Amino acid sequence: SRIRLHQILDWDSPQQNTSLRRELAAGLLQQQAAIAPKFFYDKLGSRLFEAITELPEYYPTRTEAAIFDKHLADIRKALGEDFTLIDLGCGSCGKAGRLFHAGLLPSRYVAVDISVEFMRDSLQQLKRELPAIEMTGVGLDFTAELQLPDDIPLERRTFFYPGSSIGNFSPPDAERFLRGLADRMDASGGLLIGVDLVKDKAVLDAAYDDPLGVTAAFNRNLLRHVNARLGADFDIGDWRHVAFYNIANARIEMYLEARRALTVSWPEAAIRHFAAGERIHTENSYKYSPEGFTALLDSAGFGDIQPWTDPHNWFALFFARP
Ligand code: AVJ
Repeated sequence: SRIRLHQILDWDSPQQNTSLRRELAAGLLQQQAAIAPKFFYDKLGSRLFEAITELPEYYPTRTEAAIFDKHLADIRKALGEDFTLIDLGCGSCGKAGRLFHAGLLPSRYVAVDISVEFMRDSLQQLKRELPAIEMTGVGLDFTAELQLPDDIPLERRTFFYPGSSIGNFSPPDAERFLRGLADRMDASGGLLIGVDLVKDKAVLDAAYDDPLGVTAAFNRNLLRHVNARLGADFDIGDWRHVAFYNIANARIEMYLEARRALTVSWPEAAIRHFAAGERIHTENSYKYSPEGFTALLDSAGFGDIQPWTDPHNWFALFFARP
């Protein structure tokens, strides 16, 4: 038994290549240079993120897993039977795999990720472990548009968005994105979503600036990816990882900071000068209160909202219906 694959995102398609390169170039040329976090995830970036999830300082993944373990019976009740699990940003498929091995089984699993090769390899491995589940992989930049293949039934879709990836969107963009999910399911559908909660700044700062430097490597790897895709000439050694919790805006901000004045160039005669200390914004990771995220789900068109959290109130898992 084999997996089905739909490669919607394709860097080898001239049209998509042009638009992705334009997006990268436009971000680099802004006064506040910026690269969207989706560009973290080349193959090495996906592996580095997996390494982050093993760090003692990075609490979200294991806290979320503990919530799943503790509330598995309730989650099972909420999901019901015979549903299609659509995993947005599946990465290694580890979170879905843990649910399946715990006996929470969908009739069909749809793994969606921008990191196409990494997703394909992970999904093939999962299929070997659980051949009874029908599995489809979709290589897609779902932040641009959630374009699901036609052969995925509309009935009993459960969108699975764990890990607090929703935090990469600003709250208004998160609301729009969630409304888009509600629009892509019928009344029998649902959303199972993990959200990181506001907490002490010291805990948050350590989670995004670990002493081993894995998060720094993850951040700086972005420049390797941009060099490969755009043909830019970033010298990785010139860039320092910066990450901190911005209390006023309830978000982690991540940047790459130039260690010296320098110039970066890429084909099409584009050039960008950076002053010493100038930064490229690479990620926001918003944190919510349980009430704040419930209100966001509500305004995005979801109801019957069920939250679960851990004893420290560090992370929350929500199930909601459209
Ligand atoms: C994958 C977006 C959930 O924001 O915690 C981890 C990415 N960045 N360390 C997060 C990330 C730096 C992660 N998400």
